[in-house]
Amino acid sequence: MTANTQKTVVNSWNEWDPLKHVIVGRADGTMIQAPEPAIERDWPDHGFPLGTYGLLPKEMEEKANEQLDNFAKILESRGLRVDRPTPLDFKQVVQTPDWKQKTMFGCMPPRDVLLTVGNEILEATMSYRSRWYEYLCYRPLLEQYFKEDPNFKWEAAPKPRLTEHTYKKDYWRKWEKMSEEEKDQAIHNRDWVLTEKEPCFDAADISRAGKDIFVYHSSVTNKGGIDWLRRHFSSHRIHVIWFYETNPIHIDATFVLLRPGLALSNRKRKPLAPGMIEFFKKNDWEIAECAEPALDGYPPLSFCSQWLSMNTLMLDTKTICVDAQEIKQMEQFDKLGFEVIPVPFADVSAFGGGLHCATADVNRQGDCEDYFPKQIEGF
Ligand code: DAV
Repeated sequence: MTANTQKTVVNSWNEWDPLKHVIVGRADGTMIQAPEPAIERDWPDHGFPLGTYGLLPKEMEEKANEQLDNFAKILESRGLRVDRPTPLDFKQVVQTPDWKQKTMFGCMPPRDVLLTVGNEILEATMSYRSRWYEYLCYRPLLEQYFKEDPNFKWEAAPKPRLTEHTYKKDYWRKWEKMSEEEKDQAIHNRDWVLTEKEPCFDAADISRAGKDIFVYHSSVTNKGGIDWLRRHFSSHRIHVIWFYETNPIHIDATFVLLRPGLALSNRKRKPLAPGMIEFFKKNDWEIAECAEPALDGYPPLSFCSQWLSMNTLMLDTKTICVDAQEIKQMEQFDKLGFEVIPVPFADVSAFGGGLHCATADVNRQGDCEDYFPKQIEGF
């Protein structure tokens, strides 16, 4: 295939305008990361009991990379420019003056790290120590965009210290011992592992709709992070959302903006943010409940749930890429009037997500528009 010579113009305001240029991640060297205050992996049935860490198995990595490469080809065959990150040695120990972490993670999900709003790409703070340096995998691309596009605004949110004060003490030990009632309470209180010591957010907790930006208050995005985003994107309206979910991480397997007037909501996780449903109704947006997913739980060695069924990439308002195993979800999209592109992607989950996670927008053709002219006090 001949290289796409499309000129670099960073511009993307929402999740659905015609996609022209995108980054697709790589599975190379992805780790089950060593335990850290933010997260502990415990997968004894698959060879990684609590406290252990290491490379994801090579044969899994090969399959994931095949599917990622195939996805990149599908996008290129539709005329998109596709760029890929540069993996680091994620096995290495990383440290700052405040801490030392035995491993990094990977660079399959660029969506987690990079947030594009208009002509700006913002590197998120991240809230795991294992992901603190992940932005480096995207630096070769960002440096290139900076040289090629004189209007590209390259930004990085303040790197958090991530000392012990950023995390609630013994959070996971306490969580294990909690009764169902206590967990229920914790979910309603949004009592997640992060403290409010410093602003933290992952880019994948954000969903863009022109003037309005929705941010998921999750286990990796705290109130300070949301406040930082509100001050940074001061000409936008930032709306905080949260759901009934024990392990909230990233908005894109819970609530997905599909096109102007249509959002997709997780059928199990219920929205809890006051005013949210009213806000969408008032602006004549339909919120459809997603279809039944293909799986009934987390795939092996994956921190992502079966709800990756919702984790889709819009190429424009009529065209949507969906994991090829998600038959019911594809049928639903078909009925909603989309052209569905089935993309085999099941082997990528363990590397950090689905089709939305695996991508980051560089260019979508369109401007910043107002899709929610009727605002609601307090949301
Ligand atoms: O809700 O299963 C998906 C993670 C997407 N980056 C979930 C998490």
